[in-house]
Amino acid sequence: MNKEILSLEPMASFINTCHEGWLKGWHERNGGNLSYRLSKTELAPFLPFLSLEENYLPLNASLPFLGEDFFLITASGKFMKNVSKDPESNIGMVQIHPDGNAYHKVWGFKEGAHPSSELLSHLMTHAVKKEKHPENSCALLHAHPANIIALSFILPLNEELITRELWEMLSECIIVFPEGLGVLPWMLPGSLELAQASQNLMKRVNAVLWAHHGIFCAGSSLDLAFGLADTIEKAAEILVKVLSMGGKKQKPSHSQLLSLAEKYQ
Ligand code: 2HA
Ligand code: ZN
Repeated sequence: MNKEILSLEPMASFINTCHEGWLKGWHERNGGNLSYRLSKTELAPFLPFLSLEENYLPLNASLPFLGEDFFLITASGKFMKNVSKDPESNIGMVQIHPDGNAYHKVWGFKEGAHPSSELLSHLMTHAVKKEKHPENSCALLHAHPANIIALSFILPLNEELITRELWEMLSECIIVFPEGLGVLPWMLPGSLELAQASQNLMKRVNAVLWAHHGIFCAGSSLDLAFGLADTIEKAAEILVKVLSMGGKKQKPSHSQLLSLAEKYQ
């Protein structure tokens, strides 16, 4: 295995993002997954390292809009903790069939590993993000941060209510996710139903709470997707503390939040 590929961007940042998420405590065992759609310019230096034989596996969806696109994605059942030690075994690159109904592995996934169990959620959301910004690359992070998950047992599963609670906790929030946080009830992990519901919300927002499970965050870079998850989880941690201390005694007013939104557009 040629190690040179590991130092190319965005590969090096992808591996680092997996490790940072592990250090955050977001990825117990094989929890969570990360994917990244490479732009044409990013892909070029990778081509000499890829094995492009046509060994396609079916996708349980039709995504012709992603035809021929390349994705980095974590492997199913593998641990984020181990990605930086042995990238080829724990992540890989796939290319989508021109028809959009199959994919093949072009790098990594050593010893028969497969892409993440949430492959469909990732690809279906990549399709709507690509539709909005075809020239950009896109990162999607699914993580299991404890505080936002804890809140999904306490707060009503209402998008406006949860968004507002988080906006109040940390002034960054309204700037980082002005579209709000999408909210889904518990759905079977890895299911087509969860993938479709997430795709639908991701047309409008960049982060979705999967109640009693985790969050799913999008960004045009790995840093932006990670930073979004980090901001949401930080606000959630403050809210958990506030609730544990007996609840709010004061908070920013509606007009103060509005002035923040206006100043930062
Ligand atoms: O990768 O987190 O949602 C395991 C999961 C599934
Ligand atoms: Zn999960």
